[in-house]
Amino acid sequence: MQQPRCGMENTKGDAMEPGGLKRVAQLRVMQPATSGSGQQGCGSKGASGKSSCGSAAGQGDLTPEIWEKVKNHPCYSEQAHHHYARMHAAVAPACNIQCNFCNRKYDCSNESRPGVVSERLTPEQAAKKVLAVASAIPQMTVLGIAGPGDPLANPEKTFKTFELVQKTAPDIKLCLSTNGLMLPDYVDRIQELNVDHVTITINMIDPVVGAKIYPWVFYNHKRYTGVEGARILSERQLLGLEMLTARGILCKVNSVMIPGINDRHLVEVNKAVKSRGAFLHNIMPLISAPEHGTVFGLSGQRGPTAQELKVLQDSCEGEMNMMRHCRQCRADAVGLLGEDRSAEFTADKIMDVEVTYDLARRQAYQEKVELQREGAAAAMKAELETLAGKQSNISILIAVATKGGGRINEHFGHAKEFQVYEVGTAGAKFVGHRRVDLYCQGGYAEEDSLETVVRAINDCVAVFVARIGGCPREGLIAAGIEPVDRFALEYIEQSAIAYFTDYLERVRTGEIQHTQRGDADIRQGALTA
Ligand code: CLF
Ligand code: SF4
Repeated sequence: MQQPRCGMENTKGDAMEPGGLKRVAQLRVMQPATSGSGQQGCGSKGASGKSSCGSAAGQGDLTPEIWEKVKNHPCYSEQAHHHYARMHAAVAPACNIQCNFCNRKYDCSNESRPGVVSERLTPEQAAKKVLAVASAIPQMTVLGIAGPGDPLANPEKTFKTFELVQKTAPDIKLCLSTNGLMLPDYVDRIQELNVDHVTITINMIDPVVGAKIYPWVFYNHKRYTGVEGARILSERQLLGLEMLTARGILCKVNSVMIPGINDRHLVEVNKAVKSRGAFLHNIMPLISAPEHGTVFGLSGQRGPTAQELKVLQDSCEGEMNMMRHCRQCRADAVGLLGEDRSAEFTADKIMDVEVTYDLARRQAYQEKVELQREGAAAAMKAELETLAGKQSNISILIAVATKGGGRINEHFGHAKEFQVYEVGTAGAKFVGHRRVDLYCQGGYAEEDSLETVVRAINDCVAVFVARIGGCPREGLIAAGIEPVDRFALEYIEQSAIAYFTDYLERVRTGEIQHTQRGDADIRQGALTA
């Protein structure tokens, strides 16, 4: 139900561009965009894929060699994901296995979310698109191939794309995400092409569990079903992981958490991949709804709640770096992880555009980004000192509306997602994100959306925003969530610590009582943006 828009209030004016930096470099169109014809991408009805990754480890925690690889990779570094963007090239339509959470109408569920499909490109079109995106988004540092099927079920297209990009844009990191079935056969090729980041989706190491997830795998010209198929897949995945890490290639493992099927088992998966040298483990929620048309969606298999996911991630964290900022992005995603700019770079818009690849300008822009990161880190460190010597078992979750740059710079009504931080006396850490329906649509408040937002951040004590109107403010307060706009445009972590210090003081003086919040929903419906 639409309601008149509520009045917006804040104390610091409007939000700025992500990171305070302006978007640069518009593409120069040499011919009308409608003339693309033969160079346009295929219809977007491809299969699919998905997965995720990201470490909170910083420069001081890693060897210089690994830091160099992760520092500006938005998936491998949680810090980097506030500042740097990735793009996917959807050049790989075919797949060689079947997952029960996949509907081939959509992108591979190992590297994207159900409900969206990608525009397929030839390697030449993909290479052109990379140049176009890199020129328009200078903080785009990574090209990933993640579908829409499995990249290694389409090896020629995948490697041809990497070859072309390596020649024309050598500063861009190459990244690959695969189900792992064919990985051992291509490890040498991956190394030759300097693909430094590989993601393998590993949902089980026990074929009995695997048989509940994979009805079949197609290997060596033969279809294997049940436990036999799952065994082949698992052996090939783990062998591929060992071979890659032995060559010093950074590996991330994605796992889809499927309650009642592999949720407990993923602790064993975590140990197995750690012992084989995986750098990062990304446990993602199953997103499952009947409208996706998947086996799990149709059978009513549910995904985990936010707290179920967090408990599992926390229990694995002692074993290795956990990624918690994955957005399960589509196979043609473009932009920061929380945004999707793919519509700006469709084949019909870019194939006839002349692009000048200006490496110096990209580097200058990225130097500014680094200065921002240093500013945020210094601000957080200084704020953390105010907590020195404070002892408390209390920790709280805070939801944050942000457009990027590590700042609180999004209006409540414009947020498509909220980032969630856990704050205690040890500091603030990113623990996840929650997708929501827009509260403000076309200038009107969508009152029904407020309920979904409350359910999505129900485990948080506060929500930080750049601005918020009177109606949602009241609704949030009624739900026990404090809307906070006094930190508008400030750095997130610094503000979270400042809020927490004040929170502890209010608890100490009896002004408020600290209670554990409840659980929260992870959005299950089809996502279209
Ligand atoms: Fe793409 Fe994947 Fe490379 Fe990232 S995504 S191929 S590692 S560049 Fe990242 Fe997207 Fe999650 Fe993947 S947020 S789905 S983890
Ligand atoms: Fe679908 Fe699984 Fe193949 Fe990805 S790997 S395209 S999820 S069947």
